[in-house]
Amino acid sequence: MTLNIGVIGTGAIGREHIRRCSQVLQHARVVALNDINRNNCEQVISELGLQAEIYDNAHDLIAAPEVQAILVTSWGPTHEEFVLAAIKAGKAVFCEKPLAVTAQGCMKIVEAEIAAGKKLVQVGFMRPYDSGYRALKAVIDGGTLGEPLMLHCAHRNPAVGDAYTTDMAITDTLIHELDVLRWLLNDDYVSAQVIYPRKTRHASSHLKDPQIVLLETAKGIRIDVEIFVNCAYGYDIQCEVVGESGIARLPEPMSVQTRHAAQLSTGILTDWKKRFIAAYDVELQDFINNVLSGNMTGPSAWDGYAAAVAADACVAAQNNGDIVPITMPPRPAFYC
Ligand code: NAI
Ligand code: ISE
Repeated sequence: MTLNIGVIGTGAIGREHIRRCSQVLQHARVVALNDINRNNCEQVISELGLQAEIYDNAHDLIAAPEVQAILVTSWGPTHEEFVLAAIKAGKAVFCEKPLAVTAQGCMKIVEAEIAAGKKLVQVGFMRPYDSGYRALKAVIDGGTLGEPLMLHCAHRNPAVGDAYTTDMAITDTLIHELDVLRWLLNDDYVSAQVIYPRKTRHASSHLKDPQIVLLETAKGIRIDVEIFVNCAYGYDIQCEVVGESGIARLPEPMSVQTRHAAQLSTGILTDWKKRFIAAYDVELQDFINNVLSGNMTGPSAWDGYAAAVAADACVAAQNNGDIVPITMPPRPAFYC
């Protein structure tokens, strides 16, 4: 059985996902594309030798009879509209993060999915599919470290463009930690605070970089996440869990160690696409398999909502310097 996919948004990650659906993964083919910039679709078709129809309107793509499932990889503020339209059409939809740019927008999607009576949405949170995070979770759940007490995390990009703003450190970057740490600890956040260390000279004039986000969970675990998007040296994701009787660290990506010219060295990746390439493959194969079997098990609309609630609080904390409470409503039975 093959799943016919329509993709809305053929920019950086859209192209990556189209390539993997067409060349790497099983049981799927991309049959339809849409982008506000039609050239982008044409380029992908010629680069990948794809047999796909270009739709000038995203809603026509969603309605097209040959399209069985949708990938939303357009710009964040467009996600809510396209995911709601896919749910209305009764079609499964994989939506890149963020599910919507506000918690309120995510809640509309949650309500629409519950009203549809069927899980249709998977959010593109790929870290729970990363083998390193999975191994770290297995250690925590195995109990040898005792209860987790503290986490020290970092999310560093080598550089970002001028369009990157201070709040994007939360909504575009930290959002991955907000999702994966909640999954790792099986816990929810109760408060957030943001601290600004000395600013790097590599950041644009309007951007506060780096930032430290302090989170507290319902179980009382304290988390610090350093967001440093102009760190200059590489794309570096760190996570250390301090437990009652030991410490566990997220494994480094595989890299050959060399001894040369009196130096011991290993490479550091610079591109987020390569750091999580296997996790993106697994998350999308999971989506395809789950749509075909009718049982959606990946990061849900509720997970998208939970991350957005925490992100809203972090953005408020960026602006007022206070410790901002995070209140999550109880998880609906539909998502248990
Ligand atoms: P991009 O700017 O490279 O591509 C976005 C594409 O969407 C562009 O081709 C643009 O023309 C198109 N677009 C914008 N508005 C549209 C509309 N109304 N209808 C149809 N097409 C429209 O951005 P990128 O980096 O590919 O990011 C896209 C989304 O994926 C963002 O939400 C981003 O946060 C997310 N993302 C997720 C990653 C992950 O690790 N899970 C990594 C990178 C991006
Ligand atoms: C990008 O949007 C992503 O989602 C990547 O996974 C992330 O690590 C990077 O910092 C973001 O810019």
